[in-house]
Amino acid sequence: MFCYQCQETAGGNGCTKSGVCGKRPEVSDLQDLLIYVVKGIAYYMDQAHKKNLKDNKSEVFAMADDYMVKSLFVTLTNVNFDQQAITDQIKAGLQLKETLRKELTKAGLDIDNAPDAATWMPKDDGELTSKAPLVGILSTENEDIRSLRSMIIYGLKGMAAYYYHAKVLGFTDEEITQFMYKALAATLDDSLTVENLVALVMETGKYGVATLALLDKANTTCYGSPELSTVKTGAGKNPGILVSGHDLKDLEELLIQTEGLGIDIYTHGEMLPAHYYPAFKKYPHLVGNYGNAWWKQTEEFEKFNGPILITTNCLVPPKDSYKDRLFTTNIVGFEGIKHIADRKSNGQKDFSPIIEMAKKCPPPTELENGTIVGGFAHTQVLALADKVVEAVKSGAIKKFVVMAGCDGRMKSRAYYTDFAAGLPKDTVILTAGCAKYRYNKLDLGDIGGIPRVLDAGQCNDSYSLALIALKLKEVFGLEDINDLPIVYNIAWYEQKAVLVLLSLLHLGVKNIHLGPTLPGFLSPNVAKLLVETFGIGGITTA
Ligand code: FSO
Ligand code: SF4
Repeated sequence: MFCYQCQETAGGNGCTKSGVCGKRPEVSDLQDLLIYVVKGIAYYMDQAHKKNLKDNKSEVFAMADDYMVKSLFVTLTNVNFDQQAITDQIKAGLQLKETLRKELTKAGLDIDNAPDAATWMPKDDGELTSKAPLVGILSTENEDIRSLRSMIIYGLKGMAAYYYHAKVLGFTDEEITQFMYKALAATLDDSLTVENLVALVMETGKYGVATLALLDKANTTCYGSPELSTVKTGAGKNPGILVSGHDLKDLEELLIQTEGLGIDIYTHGEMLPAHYYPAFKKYPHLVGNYGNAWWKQTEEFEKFNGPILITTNCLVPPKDSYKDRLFTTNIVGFEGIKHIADRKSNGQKDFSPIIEMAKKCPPPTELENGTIVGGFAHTQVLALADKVVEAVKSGAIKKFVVMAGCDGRMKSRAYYTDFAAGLPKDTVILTAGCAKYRYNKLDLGDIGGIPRVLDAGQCNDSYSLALIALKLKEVFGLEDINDLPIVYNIAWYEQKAVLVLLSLLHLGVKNIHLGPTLPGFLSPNVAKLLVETFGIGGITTA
């Protein structure tokens, strides 16, 4: 295996024996093969678009969209560790690829020059598994091309995750999926130069902004605009169900199915921002948030005592002490863990196995008893715009520090707590994503009623931070987004953060600090390019 897609990659270079995340080598190789199959499908979809060969009545094209988005998301860090699930997904893709090939050759596509990823078809399972180790990252020899291809693929994985959430809520955009096909197919094209691939990296950022905007529209249309909220962190006396990950629709359906049953629902990790939406405030049994960022789950799930639903990343290989209480859904998977099936068209998911288990479980053991304040997505911040602008003009706020991104296990991430705590009192932190757990329980006070930590929500809500910056630029009549009193100190972990970074670069943001370490997938030349063109830097001491 070779994987270097996340910040915790072994030695900062690549996991080669097994994943630091717990991913086994067989699963890693199969994930590479799955990406290879997706690239083959993307080749056909890109050609069909360019040569206008799509028959809109044919269902296979809609199936391809669905397949591509799910497959990319499946391979994101901490999503799916289940060998059988990945194998099944590969086999489904091979069938889809074959249908596409037949349909498009009938429509006139000449596949003589098609890449191996498009035409490869194993005769049996043996041929399938023997292919897996041959198609990974290292199959690209030139390290700069490999680095740029990786950056594009990881950006697309992040894009797929965000797109998936929008799609679940009924929001899609053909321009985005078409770009994804184009970019995936481009990673198969050996004629593309470093310059061509750099341009594609930047275009990935452009579509990153579009995807984040689509998801923002989906979330706010379905659940209202996040508003200033105080969330409890204690535990009650009823049995509970803990919901982790990013999928708001799963939480909504579970809340509906548990109304009046005497079961309390708690959010975990990235589900915390659900409390900020008006639509979720109407459920009195959504009682609070339990625990911290994803990597503490092995300790905290043990103490929760009731069932736990993992709707998306980040799943950590579970301990025996709670694995019977763990349920996955959507694209998440782990061998031996119960899985809640997808909803049938227009229906809800059936959460009854979780609900029945909850009824028999003792209430959660309390970990703490405080509150977290959040809900500062763009609408809420812009509602306070006059106050914010006044505070900047009067000098009460000297600087905003964007500290969005991910949390992780590395000890060096204590830097972010020290950094937040040590910032001068006339600074305000703008955040989103699970990075906030490093400082969202510190008492950092407020500036004239404006809290010093403004949490926009999940990493999925990073778009809010961009909108706030663009709005401030307009209000202050500035030409350049970099003239704002905003600095960026971003913590990254997985591939959604790669897309957020590319989106910020597309918006013209310069001098971003990225930590706790720079990505292992940057070759020295590509790293140099990022430093010279965008002023990207690492972190030092708080
Ligand atoms: Fe965190 Fe995990 Fe939201 Fe990521 S829970 S690390 S960027 O998957 O998704 O912020
Ligand atoms: Fe290693 Fe990260 Fe890949 Fe897991 S996702 S195998 S930790 S690089």
